[in-house]
Amino acid sequence: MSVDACRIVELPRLDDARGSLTFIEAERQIPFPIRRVYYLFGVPEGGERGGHAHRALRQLLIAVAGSFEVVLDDGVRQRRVRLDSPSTGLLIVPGIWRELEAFSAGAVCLVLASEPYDEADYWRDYEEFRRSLRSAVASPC
Ligand code: T46
Repeated sequence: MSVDACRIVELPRLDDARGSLTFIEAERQIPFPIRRVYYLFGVPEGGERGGHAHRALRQLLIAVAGSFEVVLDDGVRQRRVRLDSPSTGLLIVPGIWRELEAFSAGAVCLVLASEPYDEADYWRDYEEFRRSLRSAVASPC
């Protein structure tokens, strides 16, 4: 998959004098059933997370508080996306290495995931990730 297949999803947002409300419905705003929800919080200011890719998992990342940056890498090209709005998500497709960087103080990263947690779905070694992509290109199906 290319980094171009990852995209920003603008979520519905209802603002009034009481504040704002955003909602997400599986298979409407996001193209997969939600099988897991987790969130990253308490990350030190300027801190980093991630450093891996997934074989099959699709995810939507949302900065529900504060901000952070996501570096997407398909083994050839990189793309940097800043998330800083609770009504904006970043859809990450399988086969994309991601690094989360530059967390602001108090940032919370909410993640909606298409599958339950499975360590076997991870590439956690960047060179192994690139080798796997190269062998997939060399012998497609
Ligand atoms: C991703 C970014 C945005 C679980 O037991 N269950 C879970 O659902 C998750 C996500 C993690 N874990 C365990 C696995 C590790 O022992 O929690 C520990 C920390 O996980 P990790 O180092 O993978 O955390 P991050 O913040 O680097 O990455 C996570 C997700 O793993 C990853 O899919 O895209 O958040």
